[in-house]
Amino acid sequence: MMINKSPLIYFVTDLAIFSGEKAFADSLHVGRPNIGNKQHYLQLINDMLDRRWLSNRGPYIEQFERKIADYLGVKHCIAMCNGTVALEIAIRALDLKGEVIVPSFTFVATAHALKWQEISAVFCDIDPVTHHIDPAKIEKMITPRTTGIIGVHTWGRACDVEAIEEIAKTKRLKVLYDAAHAFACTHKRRPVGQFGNAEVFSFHATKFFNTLEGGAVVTNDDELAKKIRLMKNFGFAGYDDVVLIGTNGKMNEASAAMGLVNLESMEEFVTINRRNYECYKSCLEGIRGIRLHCYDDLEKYNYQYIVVEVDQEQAGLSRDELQKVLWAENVLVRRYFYPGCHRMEPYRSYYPNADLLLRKTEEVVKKVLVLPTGTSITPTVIDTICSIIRVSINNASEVRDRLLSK
Ligand code: T4K
Repeated sequence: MMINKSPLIYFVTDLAIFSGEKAFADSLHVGRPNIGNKQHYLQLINDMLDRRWLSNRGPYIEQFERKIADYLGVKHCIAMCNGTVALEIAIRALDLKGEVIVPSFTFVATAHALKWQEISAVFCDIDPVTHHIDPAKIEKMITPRTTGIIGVHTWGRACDVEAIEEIAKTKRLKVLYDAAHAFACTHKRRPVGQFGNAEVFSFHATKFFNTLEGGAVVTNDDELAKKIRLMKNFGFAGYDDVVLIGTNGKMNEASAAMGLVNLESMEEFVTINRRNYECYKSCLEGIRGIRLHCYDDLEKYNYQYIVVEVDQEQAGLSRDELQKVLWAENVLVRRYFYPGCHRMEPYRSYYPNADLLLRKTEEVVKKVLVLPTGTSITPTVIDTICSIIRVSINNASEVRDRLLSK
């Protein structure tokens, strides 16, 4: 990575939208993969090739599942090919049908995993501070067709599991958590993975901990785990015996090997992410209109999401304008989860007026920007990114004029 300008000499005319020159020679992405010991990985792949065992019930997969279950303190971990299929299978195994309550402020996979099986995703508004499904609004969404609630542990912080599970108990609903963001995080000192009827992780390349592509369902429910195991393997109970409808949700050996290697470096990933977070915290301090989503010291987090909210009135620039400036500088920040699932197909056609019930979601999707972090990002880079934000906001009217003239 080459940084060809010092933050000390930044003036508004140094920004790429004025000078045409970018601050970073290479693009800085949200979600560059964290990669553990490459030599160890190559050795495992070599052994796998020698063994000629690449998938079904391979030794790496079995080892990986055991290690994840032990790490999370749960009875069962069923590794999968990705988080989306893991969600689909968990939903099916839980026998969810009719309507399921879910936040719209999530990656579209959460809603699609329901709709894929003709279950209606009923979108519930979020708490504008935590960005989590708002339990106070869940009850109003419950109808006789409701069978479950999916909470999403957005940005790696657990949603309000106590309130959700209380509602679920009273109304006899199942609870599934989309924990795609929250591997290696805790809630009230308990690892995320231990809550609800089951929880689902994503181990996609862009996640803090990855298996190239991958995911898992974790649960303490023996019967459910058994069903999920069958479902992820076409329903096979033996070589020739299919006992239920299933799909192919299996993780392969190369992914499991990546998981085993990355597990060894996980604490290092957390340390780097935490350092980056602290660095953003201090560099963004005092920039008007920028609010960093803070992590507390009460829980363990993976610090994978550096989330800021841009207050247009105070900053003088909208979130989208700031994104344009950063993209011009090769900093590929993302507007997760814009525009909200309810404004994506097929949901926007089903619920054209959903925005009326999703006031807070509508506000939040216009403000959020996710900044780059992970092991590929250094404090010097963070300092420069924050300088670009600061200079842009301090010179908001010139920046806006320039953007309009482009
Ligand atoms: N639930 C939630 C709450 C989720 O956030 C997700 C996934 C899921 C469920 C489903 O889990 P999976 O089925 O994916 O396991 C990305 C990821 O593809 C997706 O996994 C993730 N959430 C979502 C939040 O982000 P995009 O469309 O932003 O990906 P993309 O390709 O634009 O990558 C983001 C940045 O990362 C790029 O700027 C480049 C960089 N990158 C990406 C890859 C794949 C790399 O540097 N190297 C890479 O190998 O969706």
